[in-house]
Amino acid sequence: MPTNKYVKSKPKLSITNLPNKGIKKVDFIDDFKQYYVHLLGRDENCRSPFYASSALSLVIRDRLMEHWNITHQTYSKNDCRRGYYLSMEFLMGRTLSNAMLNLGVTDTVTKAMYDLGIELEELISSEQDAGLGNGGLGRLAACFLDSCATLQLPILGYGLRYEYGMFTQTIVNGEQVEKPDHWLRHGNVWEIERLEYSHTIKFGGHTETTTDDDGHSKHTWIETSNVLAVPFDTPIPGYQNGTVNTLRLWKSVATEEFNLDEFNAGDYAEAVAAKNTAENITMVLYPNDANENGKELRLRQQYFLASASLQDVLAHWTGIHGNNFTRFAEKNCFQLNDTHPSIAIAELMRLLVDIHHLSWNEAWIITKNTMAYTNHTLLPEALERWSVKLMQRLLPRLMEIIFEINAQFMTDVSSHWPGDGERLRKMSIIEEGHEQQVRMAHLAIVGSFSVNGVAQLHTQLLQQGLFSDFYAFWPHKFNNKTNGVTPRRWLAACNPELASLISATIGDGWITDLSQLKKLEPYAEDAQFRKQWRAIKQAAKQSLIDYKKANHETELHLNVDAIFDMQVKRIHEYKRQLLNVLHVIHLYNRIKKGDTENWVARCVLIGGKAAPGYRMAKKVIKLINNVAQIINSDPDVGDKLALLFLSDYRVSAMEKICPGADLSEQISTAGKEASGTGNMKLMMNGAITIGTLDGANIEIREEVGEKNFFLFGLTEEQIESRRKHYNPLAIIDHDNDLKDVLHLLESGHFNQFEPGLFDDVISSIKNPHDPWMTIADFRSYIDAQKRVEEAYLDQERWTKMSIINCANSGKFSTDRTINEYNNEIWKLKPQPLNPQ
Ligand code: 26W
Repeated sequence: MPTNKYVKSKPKLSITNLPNKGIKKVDFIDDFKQYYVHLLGRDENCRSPFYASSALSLVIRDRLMEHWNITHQTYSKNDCRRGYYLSMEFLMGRTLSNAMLNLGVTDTVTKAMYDLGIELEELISSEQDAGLGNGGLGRLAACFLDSCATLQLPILGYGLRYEYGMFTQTIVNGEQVEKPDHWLRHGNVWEIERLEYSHTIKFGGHTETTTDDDGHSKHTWIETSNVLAVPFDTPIPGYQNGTVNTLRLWKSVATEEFNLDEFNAGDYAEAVAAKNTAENITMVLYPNDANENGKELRLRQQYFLASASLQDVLAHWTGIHGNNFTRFAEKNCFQLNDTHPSIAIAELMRLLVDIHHLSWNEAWIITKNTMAYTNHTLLPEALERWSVKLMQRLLPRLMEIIFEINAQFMTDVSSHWPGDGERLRKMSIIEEGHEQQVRMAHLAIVGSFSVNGVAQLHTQLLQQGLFSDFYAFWPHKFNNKTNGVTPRRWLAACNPELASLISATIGDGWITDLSQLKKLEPYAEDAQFRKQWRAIKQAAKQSLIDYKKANHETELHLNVDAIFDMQVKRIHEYKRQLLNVLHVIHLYNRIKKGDTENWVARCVLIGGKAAPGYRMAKKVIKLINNVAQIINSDPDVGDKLALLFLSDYRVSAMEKICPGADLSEQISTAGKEASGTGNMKLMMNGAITIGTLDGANIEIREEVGEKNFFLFGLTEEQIESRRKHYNPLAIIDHDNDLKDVLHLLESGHFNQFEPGLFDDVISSIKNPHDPWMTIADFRSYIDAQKRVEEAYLDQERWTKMSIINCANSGKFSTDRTINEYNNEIWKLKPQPLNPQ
């Protein structure tokens, strides 16, 4: 048959071998026009920067696409071991400027836009933040992705594509008001939908056990309500190395069959309602950074992420290896970002045993050799527990598997500690009591080969406190991985002026090897260099002021010579924003008393969101705003002191704040902040820390030396031993400054028309059972703030300290953190791209 022959011999056209997209200025201009005019249908009369920003993003995305494909092919060709970062949160922020930096085209694009009469900065700042996270944990996941791509590690991020991200915060009458963040309303040019890789996720129903001819029992999970998980991929470029990794976010969609059943039964309304239940799963990010008290939807989200991601990895595996899982653990590794995705441990067992017919033991060996768990908090209220009843209803097969895992675990524990019933009770994955609960942290530890904390002190406290029984049982599983931040976003991109000075002085090797910043240290002694450094900091402070003014956030006259004193993070009692406010009130009292000799002007900026249901945190926001109003309008104060609440703190806000910070407030009760990462961003930009010996502050102080860190407060050990006989009233009685501060607060000076408003806040710190022991650290904090002022009075000395802080921030790059994860846990080989 001649036609067949002809078809066979027809050369296959490659549709992926495209001509390279140019990176010359003209190429950007041509492509930009193409998208702006032809795709988006706009012209020069269009007023909104949104479309120009979208067009430019598409131009940049094109340049990532080719490399994305090559990266993918390289991983496949090399059949390399791969890692998966499972996280309920990825706080990515904006993408455009980061993508341009990592592609190395920022300067060229700036010029191209200039030629078109467009200001690049306007396009960059018109991009919405992808706010798919609460705070530290979510942003850490985003920094990790940047470092993995920069280190050319084959890592895929798996998360949820929430329709609504972290709420936007507005302040009305001093109070937080939440507005939904419908960030996808105008589309998202960075994501690619990949319907062809969808998976079905089961909920509800019941299980059946049957025995096959060989006497093996077989478990089936039937009569379930199914939901479709559809992946959306975002490219994650490494820093100027060609690698483009993937962040894959799942969206929940109603399945066809799900609707059909209902339609056939003639119940249209039920069908539509069921569709909603399915599509609700990825509707909204829970805006709580502590606990979510057994909300069913939250458990649905967790299982949806775990099941979709594991099915995805297994589908890829069986596509190549069929049903042979012997080398699966050798080739795959999952990092669980806190316990949130830890149901993955039971789900992997289910998929291997029920679907792929491995024996329980084979599956268990694979599971505990592929899962690794990171803990991010010691706060008891943040430890996840799910009621057994809820799990039995929503995920019946998973609950059976968890019981089975626990039964075997309990056997192991009792043979290690025979007759120790108390130990069994404490370690069990199932907490007994009025209602049985699944302790997700225990499941995570039992099912993983690695358990890590996120700073030295935190890991030590996990080992000696919260998880001490597990540490005694499996000491080899435990390890520390001190957090970091990506220096690309948090220095190179957000502070280009400082970055240029650094590069001009020591070269630009620091961008991918942050330890090189150490070479800056000798320049702290160079008066000329200090002058340049100071000028850059001063300009950054001025642009922060200008930015706030332009956004109508303040009408206040802010003094650019004042100390810019920043505390930006979630509002939480353990982070002690209240201690900061007590200090501000103390300064106000000093001004009112005329105690202003050698006064150092100060501008205190506090920003952060409170969980919508966290009453006390919301009161703290109100207090900050009320105190600000009184102080800022008092003519006696003038520009000696200002207090400002920064509303809607988020990733892009931090990018503006970092360069202009002088002082970084890291003042949590010792032992409560697992690590902190804002502390690292501020340090990297030359802010000096005033802080307690908590989280990574301890390691920051180790790096910069005690002279370059304002230390105060009780240590974790002192906190715990004082707790028993803590007597805040006696402390107040012996401290006149503190007495004055509390007196002013209690007099209603800051709530003249709202009597009693702050009573609960005040009594919380006067309570001998105050878990955060704010009053205990007051004196030492005030004294440390005094040392801050003395240091600031001597601008040469302050600048030296600032340079030394930046120079010693090398340890806090996520490149270092990720290298440690990789060398000690993941063991992935870097994958340089094959020359094409
Ligand atoms: C809704 C349940 C929930 C519970 C806990 C959501 C989020 C959490 C996280 C533990 C909150 C969090 O972001 N923790 C922070 O993680 C950072 C990265 O490791 C650390 O630097 C912070 O100290 C820690 O508070």
